[in-house]
Amino acid sequence: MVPTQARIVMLVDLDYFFAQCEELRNPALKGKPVVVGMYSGRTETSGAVSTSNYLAREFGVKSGIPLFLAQKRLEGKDAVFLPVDYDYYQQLSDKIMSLLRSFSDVLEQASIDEAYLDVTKKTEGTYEKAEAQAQEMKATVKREVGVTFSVGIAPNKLIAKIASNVHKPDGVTVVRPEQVKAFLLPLPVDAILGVGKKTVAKMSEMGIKTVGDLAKFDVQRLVEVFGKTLGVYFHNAAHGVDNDPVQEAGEAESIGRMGTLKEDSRDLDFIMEKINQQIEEVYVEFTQKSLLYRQVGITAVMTDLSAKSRSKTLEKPAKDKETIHKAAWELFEKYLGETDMEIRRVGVRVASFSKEEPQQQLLTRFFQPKP
Ligand code: DCP
Ligand code: CA
Ligand code: CA
Repeated sequence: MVPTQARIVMLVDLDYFFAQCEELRNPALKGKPVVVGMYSGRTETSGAVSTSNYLAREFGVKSGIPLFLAQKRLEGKDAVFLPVDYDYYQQLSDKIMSLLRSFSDVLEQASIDEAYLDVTKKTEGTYEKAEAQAQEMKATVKREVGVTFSVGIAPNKLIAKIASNVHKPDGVTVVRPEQVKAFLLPLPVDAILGVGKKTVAKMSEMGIKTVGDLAKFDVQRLVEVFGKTLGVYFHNAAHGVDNDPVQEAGEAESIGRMGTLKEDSRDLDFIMEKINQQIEEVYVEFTQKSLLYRQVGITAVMTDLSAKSRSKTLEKPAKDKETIHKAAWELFEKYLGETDMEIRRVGVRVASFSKEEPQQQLLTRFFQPKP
Protein backbone atom coordinates (compact mmCIF):
# COMPACT_ATOMS: atom_id res chain seq x y z
CA MET A 1 0.00 0.00 0.00
CA VAL A 2 1.18 3.51 -0.78
CA PRO A 3 1.73 5.39 2.49
CA THR A 4 -0.58 8.38 2.66
CA GLN A 5 1.12 11.68 3.09
CA ALA A 6 1.28 13.20 6.57
CA ARG A 7 -1.67 15.55 7.03
CA ILE A 8 -2.87 18.04 9.61
CA VAL A 9 -6.61 17.83 10.13
CA MET A 10 -8.85 19.96 12.35
CA LEU A 11 -12.31 19.22 13.62
CA VAL A 12 -14.18 22.36 14.58
CA ASP A 13 -17.28 21.79 16.74
CA LEU A 14 -19.39 24.76 17.80
CA ASP A 15 -20.13 24.92 21.53
CA TYR A 16 -23.70 24.18 22.79
CA PHE A 17 -24.67 25.31 19.35
CA PHE A 18 -28.46 25.86 19.26
CA ALA A 19 -28.40 27.34 22.77
CA GLN A 20 -25.41 29.53 21.95
CA CYS A 21 -27.28 30.88 18.91
CA GLU A 22 -30.18 31.77 21.21
CA GLU A 23 -27.84 33.56 23.62
CA LEU A 24 -26.39 35.50 20.72
CA ARG A 25 -29.82 36.68 19.60
CA ASN A 26 -30.86 37.59 23.12
CA PRO A 27 -27.93 38.52 25.40
CA ALA A 28 -30.33 38.74 28.37
CA LEU A 29 -30.22 34.92 28.41
CA LYS A 30 -26.56 34.90 29.43
CA GLY A 31 -26.10 33.73 33.00
CA LYS A 32 -29.34 31.73 32.95
CA PRO A 33 -29.81 28.04 32.18
CA VAL A 34 -30.99 27.89 28.54
CA VAL A 35 -32.76 24.87 27.10
CA VAL A 36 -33.65 24.50 23.42
CA GLY A 37 -36.41 21.97 22.99
CA MET A 38 -38.05 20.03 20.22
CA TYR A 39 -41.67 20.35 21.25
CA SER A 40 -43.71 17.52 19.80
CA GLY A 41 -46.94 19.44 20.35
CA ARG A 42 -48.82 16.60 22.03
CA THR A 43 -48.85 18.39 25.37
CA GLU A 44 -47.17 21.61 26.44
CA THR A 45 -44.06 19.86 27.73
CA SER A 46 -43.92 16.77 25.53
CA GLY A 47 -40.80 16.51 23.46
CA ALA A 48 -37.08 16.27 24.04
CA VAL A 49 -34.19 18.58 24.81
CA SER A 50 -32.30 19.43 21.64
CA THR A 51 -29.45 21.01 23.55
CA SER A 52 -28.79 23.22 26.57
CA ASN A 53 -26.13 25.68 27.63
CA TYR A 54 -23.39 24.65 30.06
CA LEU A 55 -25.18 26.18 33.03
CA ALA A 56 -28.24 23.98 32.41
CA ARG A 57 -25.96 20.97 31.99
CA GLU A 58 -24.77 21.43 35.58
CA PHE A 59 -28.29 20.42 36.61
CA GLY A 60 -28.21 17.28 34.47
CA VAL A 61 -30.09 18.78 31.55
CA LYS A 62 -28.63 17.56 28.25
CA SER A 63 -29.56 16.62 24.68
CA GLY A 64 -32.15 13.88 24.40
CA ILE A 65 -33.77 13.96 27.84
CA PRO A 66 -37.53 14.59 28.02
CA LEU A 67 -38.52 18.23 28.36
CA PHE A 68 -40.70 17.60 31.42
CA LEU A 69 -37.66 16.14 33.18
CA ALA A 70 -35.57 19.16 32.19
CA GLN A 71 -38.25 21.42 33.61
CA LYS A 72 -38.29 19.49 36.87
CA ARG A 73 -34.52 19.65 37.21
CA LEU A 74 -34.47 23.39 36.55
CA GLU A 75 -37.42 24.36 38.72
CA GLY A 76 -36.76 27.66 40.50
CA LYS A 77 -33.48 28.17 38.63
CA ASP A 78 -34.72 31.02 36.39
CA ALA A 79 -34.25 28.78 33.35
CA VAL A 80 -35.37 29.75 29.84
CA PHE A 81 -36.98 27.20 27.51
CA LEU A 82 -37.08 27.93 23.78
CA PRO A 83 -38.28 26.01 20.71
CA VAL A 84 -35.85 25.00 17.97
CA ASP A 85 -35.44 27.67 15.28
CA TYR A 86 -33.57 25.65 12.71
CA ASP A 87 -33.51 28.33 9.96
CA TYR A 88 -31.78 30.80 12.23
CA TYR A 89 -29.12 28.27 13.31
CA GLN A 90 -28.61 27.30 9.67
CA GLN A 91 -27.94 30.92 8.70
CA LEU A 92 -25.32 31.31 11.42
CA SER A 93 -23.83 27.94 10.53
CA ASP A 94 -23.49 28.94 6.85
CA LYS A 95 -21.72 32.15 7.80
CA ILE A 96 -19.31 30.34 10.13
CA MET A 97 -18.58 27.61 7.57
CA SER A 98 -17.67 30.14 4.92
CA LEU A 99 -15.31 31.90 7.35
CA LEU A 100 -13.70 28.58 8.25
CA ARG A 101 -13.37 27.61 4.60
CA SER A 102 -10.94 30.47 4.05
CA PHE A 103 -8.65 28.90 6.67
CA SER A 104 -8.59 25.48 5.03
CA ASP A 105 -7.15 23.69 2.00
CA VAL A 106 -10.35 21.64 1.97
CA LEU A 107 -13.38 21.82 4.26
CA GLU A 108 -15.88 19.03 4.80
CA GLN A 109 -18.97 19.99 6.71
CA ALA A 110 -19.99 17.05 8.89
CA SER A 111 -23.13 18.51 10.48
CA ILE A 112 -24.77 21.84 11.15
CA ASP A 113 -22.19 22.63 13.84
CA GLU A 114 -19.15 20.64 12.78
CA ALA A 115 -16.54 20.67 10.04
CA TYR A 116 -13.30 18.91 9.22
CA LEU A 117 -10.55 21.09 7.77
CA ASP A 118 -7.49 19.80 6.01
CA VAL A 119 -4.92 22.49 6.83
CA THR A 120 -1.76 20.67 5.74
CA LYS A 121 -0.76 23.24 3.11
CA LYS A 122 -2.08 26.29 4.95
CA THR A 123 0.10 25.42 7.96
CA GLU A 124 3.06 24.10 5.93
CA GLY A 125 2.61 20.87 7.83
CA THR A 126 3.62 22.27 11.22
CA TYR A 127 1.58 21.91 14.40
CA GLU A 128 2.85 25.25 15.78
CA LYS A 129 1.27 27.05 12.85
CA ALA A 130 -1.86 24.95 13.10
CA GLU A 131 -2.30 25.90 16.75
CA ALA A 132 -1.74 29.59 16.01
CA GLN A 133 -4.19 29.35 13.13
CA ALA A 134 -6.82 27.78 15.37
CA GLN A 135 -6.56 30.79 17.68
CA GLU A 136 -6.89 33.12 14.72
CA MET A 137 -9.96 31.21 13.51
CA LYS A 138 -11.54 31.48 16.95
CA ALA A 139 -10.91 35.22 17.08
CA THR A 140 -12.35 35.69 13.59
CA VAL A 141 -15.52 33.70 14.24
CA LYS A 142 -16.00 35.40 17.61
CA ARG A 143 -15.62 38.83 16.01
CA GLU A 144 -17.63 38.23 12.83
CA VAL A 145 -20.42 36.04 14.20
CA GLY A 146 -20.07 36.07 17.98
CA VAL A 147 -19.86 32.38 18.85
CA THR A 148 -17.21 30.07 20.30
CA PHE A 149 -16.11 26.60 19.23
CA SER A 150 -13.79 23.81 20.28
CA VAL A 151 -11.21 22.33 17.99
CA GLY A 152 -9.12 19.19 17.77
CA ILE A 153 -5.91 19.21 15.71
CA ALA A 154 -4.43 15.87 14.72
CA PRO A 155 -2.99 13.76 11.87
CA ASN A 156 -6.42 12.48 10.80
CA LYS A 157 -10.18 12.93 11.15
CA LEU A 158 -10.64 10.20 13.74
CA ILE A 159 -8.15 11.68 16.22
CA ALA A 160 -9.17 15.28 15.48
CA LYS A 161 -12.78 14.43 16.34
CA ILE A 162 -11.89 12.78 19.65
CA ALA A 163 -9.47 15.60 20.50
CA SER A 164 -12.14 18.27 19.90
CA ASN A 165 -14.08 16.85 22.85
CA VAL A 166 -11.24 17.11 25.36
CA HIS A 167 -11.39 20.83 26.11
CA LYS A 168 -14.91 22.22 25.89
CA PRO A 169 -16.15 24.89 25.56
CA ASP A 170 -13.81 27.22 23.64
CA GLY A 171 -10.86 24.82 23.74
CA VAL A 172 -7.99 23.77 21.49
CA THR A 173 -6.51 20.28 21.76
CA VAL A 174 -3.49 19.25 19.74
CA VAL A 175 -2.51 15.60 19.31
CA ARG A 176 0.68 15.24 17.32
CA PRO A 177 1.51 12.01 15.48
CA GLU A 178 3.97 10.93 18.18
CA GLN A 179 1.30 11.51 20.85
CA VAL A 180 -1.48 9.53 19.18
CA LYS A 181 -0.82 6.23 20.97
CA ALA A 182 -0.56 7.72 24.45
CA PHE A 183 -3.66 9.82 23.78
CA LEU A 184 -5.80 7.00 22.42
CA LEU A 185 -4.95 3.83 24.32
CA PRO A 186 -6.30 4.74 27.79
CA LEU A 187 -9.65 6.02 26.43
CA PRO A 188 -12.83 3.94 26.79
CA VAL A 189 -13.77 2.19 23.51
CA ASP A 190 -16.79 4.41 22.95
CA ALA A 191 -14.43 7.32 22.28
CA ILE A 192 -14.19 5.84 18.78
CA LEU A 193 -16.82 7.08 16.37
CA GLY A 194 -19.16 4.19 15.61
CA VAL A 195 -18.83 2.43 18.93
CA GLY A 196 -22.30 2.82 20.43
CA LYS A 197 -23.99 1.27 23.45
CA LYS A 198 -24.54 -2.13 21.84
CA THR A 199 -20.96 -2.41 20.63
CA VAL A 200 -19.66 -1.33 24.04
CA ALA A 201 -21.66 -4.16 25.65
CA LYS A 202 -20.45 -6.71 23.10
CA MET A 203 -16.83 -5.62 23.43
CA SER A 204 -17.09 -5.65 27.21
CA GLU A 205 -18.11 -9.33 27.05
CA MET A 206 -15.00 -9.92 24.96
CA GLY A 207 -12.87 -8.24 27.64
CA ILE A 208 -12.38 -5.05 25.64
CA LYS A 209 -12.87 -1.92 27.70
CA THR A 210 -10.28 0.55 26.49
CA VAL A 211 -8.98 1.48 23.07
CA GLY A 212 -5.74 -0.16 24.20
CA ASP A 213 -7.60 -3.47 24.77
CA LEU A 214 -9.12 -3.12 21.32
CA ALA A 215 -5.74 -2.41 19.72
CA LYS A 216 -4.32 -5.65 21.18
CA PHE A 217 -7.32 -7.74 20.15
CA ASP A 218 -6.95 -10.16 17.24
CA VAL A 219 -8.27 -8.46 14.10
CA GLN A 220 -9.51 -11.79 12.64
CA ARG A 221 -11.78 -12.27 15.62
CA LEU A 222 -13.04 -8.70 15.39
CA VAL A 223 -13.98 -9.42 11.77
CA GLU A 224 -15.77 -12.63 12.83
CA VAL A 225 -17.82 -10.79 15.42
CA PHE A 226 -18.47 -7.43 13.72
CA GLY A 227 -18.11 -8.19 10.01
CA LYS A 228 -15.31 -7.10 7.71
CA THR A 229 -16.03 -3.36 7.40
CA LEU A 230 -16.54 -2.75 11.09
CA GLY A 231 -13.92 -5.23 12.31
CA VAL A 232 -11.17 -3.72 10.19
CA TYR A 233 -12.37 -0.20 10.99
CA PHE A 234 -12.27 -0.85 14.76
CA HIS A 235 -8.81 -2.38 14.48
CA ASN A 236 -7.40 0.53 12.48
CA ALA A 237 -9.12 3.13 14.63
CA ALA A 238 -7.69 1.61 17.82
CA HIS A 239 -4.25 2.02 16.27
CA GLY A 240 -5.01 5.64 15.41
CA VAL A 241 -5.07 4.87 11.69
CA ASP A 242 -7.62 6.70 9.55
CA ASN A 243 -6.92 7.53 5.93
CA ASP A 244 -10.36 8.94 5.19
CA PRO A 245 -9.72 12.16 3.23
CA VAL A 246 -11.28 15.50 4.09
CA GLN A 247 -13.62 15.94 1.15
CA GLU A 248 -15.84 18.77 0.09
CA ALA A 249 -19.40 17.40 0.03
CA GLY A 250 -20.91 16.75 -3.37
CA GLU A 251 -17.57 16.84 -5.14
CA ALA A 252 -17.95 13.48 -6.78
CA GLU A 253 -20.55 12.77 -9.37
CA SER A 254 -22.99 10.22 -8.10
CA ILE A 255 -26.30 8.50 -8.76
CA GLY A 256 -28.60 8.34 -5.77
CA ARG A 257 -32.06 8.62 -4.29
CA MET A 258 -33.40 10.26 -1.13
CA GLY A 259 -36.76 9.71 0.53
CA THR A 260 -38.71 10.15 3.75
CA LEU A 261 -39.42 7.15 5.98
CA LYS A 262 -43.07 6.38 6.77
CA GLU A 263 -42.19 7.21 10.35
CA ASP A 264 -39.06 8.35 12.20
CA SER A 265 -37.06 5.27 13.06
CA ARG A 266 -33.85 3.66 14.26
CA ASP A 267 -34.87 0.20 13.09
CA LEU A 268 -32.29 -1.12 10.64
CA ASP A 269 -34.71 -3.52 8.88
CA PHE A 270 -37.30 -0.80 8.46
CA ILE A 271 -34.69 1.61 7.09
CA MET A 272 -33.33 -1.03 4.70
CA GLU A 273 -36.81 -1.62 3.29
CA LYS A 274 -36.79 1.96 2.05
CA ILE A 275 -33.18 1.74 0.92
CA ASN A 276 -33.88 -1.41 -1.10
CA GLN A 277 -36.55 0.40 -3.12
CA GLN A 278 -34.06 3.17 -3.81
CA ILE A 279 -31.38 0.69 -4.82
CA GLU A 280 -33.74 -0.71 -7.48
CA GLU A 281 -34.01 2.73 -9.08
CA VAL A 282 -30.33 3.53 -8.75
CA TYR A 283 -29.48 0.15 -10.27
CA VAL A 284 -31.57 0.83 -13.37
CA GLU A 285 -29.93 4.21 -13.86
CA PHE A 286 -26.27 3.21 -13.72
CA THR A 287 -26.86 0.00 -15.65
CA GLN A 288 -28.40 1.99 -18.49
CA LYS A 289 -25.30 4.15 -18.57
CA SER A 290 -23.01 1.07 -18.51
CA LEU A 291 -21.28 2.35 -15.40
CA LEU A 292 -19.37 0.46 -12.76
CA TYR A 293 -19.32 2.01 -9.30
CA ARG A 294 -16.59 1.82 -6.72
CA GLN A 295 -18.16 3.75 -3.89
CA VAL A 296 -21.42 3.29 -2.00
CA GLY A 297 -22.78 6.07 0.19
CA ILE A 298 -25.70 6.62 2.50
CA THR A 299 -27.33 9.74 3.86
CA ALA A 300 -29.47 10.04 6.96
CA VAL A 301 -31.46 13.13 7.85
CA MET A 302 -32.21 13.17 11.53
CA THR A 303 -35.30 14.44 13.33
CA ASP A 304 -33.53 17.77 13.94
CA LEU A 305 -33.00 17.96 10.15
CA SER A 306 -29.24 17.62 10.39
CA ALA A 307 -27.87 15.39 7.64
CA LYS A 308 -25.10 12.83 7.85
CA SER A 309 -23.40 11.04 5.00
CA ARG A 310 -21.18 8.01 5.11
CA SER A 311 -19.50 6.15 2.31
CA LYS A 312 -17.49 3.07 1.65
CA THR A 313 -14.96 2.46 -1.12
CA LEU A 314 -14.93 -1.05 -2.54
CA GLU A 315 -11.83 -3.07 -3.31
CA LYS A 316 -12.80 -3.23 -6.97
CA PRO A 317 -15.51 -1.77 -9.20
CA ALA A 318 -18.88 -3.51 -9.05
CA LYS A 319 -22.12 -3.42 -10.99
CA ASP A 320 -24.54 -5.51 -8.98
CA LYS A 321 -27.32 -4.67 -6.52
CA GLU A 322 -26.22 -7.00 -3.75
CA THR A 323 -22.96 -5.12 -3.17
CA ILE A 324 -24.85 -1.85 -2.71
CA HIS A 325 -27.29 -3.50 -0.33
CA LYS A 326 -24.51 -5.02 1.75
CA ALA A 327 -22.48 -1.80 1.96
CA ALA A 328 -25.56 0.32 2.78
CA TRP A 329 -26.56 -2.13 5.49
CA GLU A 330 -23.10 -1.99 7.07
CA LEU A 331 -22.94 1.80 6.85
CA PHE A 332 -26.34 2.23 8.49
CA GLU A 333 -25.52 -0.27 11.21
CA LYS A 334 -22.34 1.62 12.01
CA TYR A 335 -24.04 5.00 11.79
CA LEU A 336 -26.86 4.01 14.17
CA GLY A 337 -24.17 3.25 16.72
CA GLU A 338 -22.94 6.84 16.47
CA THR A 339 -26.17 8.59 17.31
CA ASP A 340 -29.16 8.31 19.58
CA MET A 341 -31.38 10.37 17.32
CA GLU A 342 -34.18 8.97 15.17
CA ILE A 343 -33.84 9.09 11.40
CA ARG A 344 -36.42 10.90 9.28
CA ARG A 345 -35.08 10.69 5.71
CA VAL A 346 -32.67 8.26 4.13
CA GLY A 347 -30.80 7.96 0.89
CA VAL A 348 -28.37 5.75 -0.94
CA ARG A 349 -25.97 6.54 -3.78
CA VAL A 350 -23.19 5.04 -5.81
CA ALA A 351 -20.22 6.98 -7.13
CA SER A 352 -16.63 6.81 -8.32
CA PHE A 353 -17.68 5.48 -11.72
CA SER A 354 -15.80 3.76 -14.47
CA LYS A 355 -17.13 2.65 -17.82
CA GLU A 356 -17.74 -1.00 -18.37
CA GLU A 357 -15.07 -2.29 -20.78
CA PRO A 358 -16.35 -1.91 -24.37
CA GLN A 359 -15.40 -5.52 -25.02
CA GLN A 360 -17.44 -6.64 -22.04
CA GLN A 361 -20.35 -4.50 -23.21
CA LEU A 362 -20.14 -6.05 -26.61
CA LEU A 363 -20.13 -9.54 -25.17
CA THR A 364 -23.08 -8.76 -22.96
CA ARG A 365 -24.98 -7.42 -25.94
CA PHE A 366 -23.94 -10.30 -28.10
CA PHE A 367 -25.19 -12.86 -25.67
CA GLN A 368 -28.40 -11.10 -24.87
CA PRO A 369 -31.38 -13.06 -26.13
CA LYS A 370 -33.02 -11.43 -29.13
CA PRO A 371 -36.30 -9.74 -28.32
N1 DCP B 1 -28.87 18.18 18.63
C1 DCP B 1 -30.18 17.75 18.75
N2 DCP B 1 -30.45 16.56 19.41
C2 DCP B 1 -29.45 15.79 19.92
C3 DCP B 1 -28.11 16.23 19.78
C4 DCP B 1 -27.85 17.45 19.12
O1 DCP B 1 -31.09 18.43 18.30
N3 DCP B 1 -29.73 14.66 20.57
C5 DCP B 1 -28.60 19.49 17.94
C6 DCP B 1 -28.53 20.60 18.96
C7 DCP B 1 -27.06 20.88 19.13
C8 DCP B 1 -26.51 20.54 17.77
O2 DCP B 1 -27.34 19.49 17.28
O3 DCP B 1 -26.80 22.23 19.49
C9 DCP B 1 -25.06 20.11 17.81
O4 DCP B 1 -24.91 18.95 18.60
P1 DCP B 1 -23.65 18.68 19.50
O5 DCP B 1 -23.65 17.24 19.81
O6 DCP B 1 -22.41 19.24 18.86
O7 DCP B 1 -23.95 19.42 20.87
P2 DCP B 1 -23.86 20.96 21.25
O8 DCP B 1 -23.22 21.78 20.18
O9 DCP B 1 -25.21 21.42 21.66
O10 DCP B 1 -22.96 20.93 22.55
P3 DCP B 1 -21.37 20.76 22.69
O11 DCP B 1 -20.88 22.03 23.24
O12 DCP B 1 -21.23 19.63 23.65
O13 DCP B 1 -20.84 20.44 21.32
CA1 CA C 1 -21.27 21.18 19.24
CA1 CA D 1 -21.40 18.53 16.92
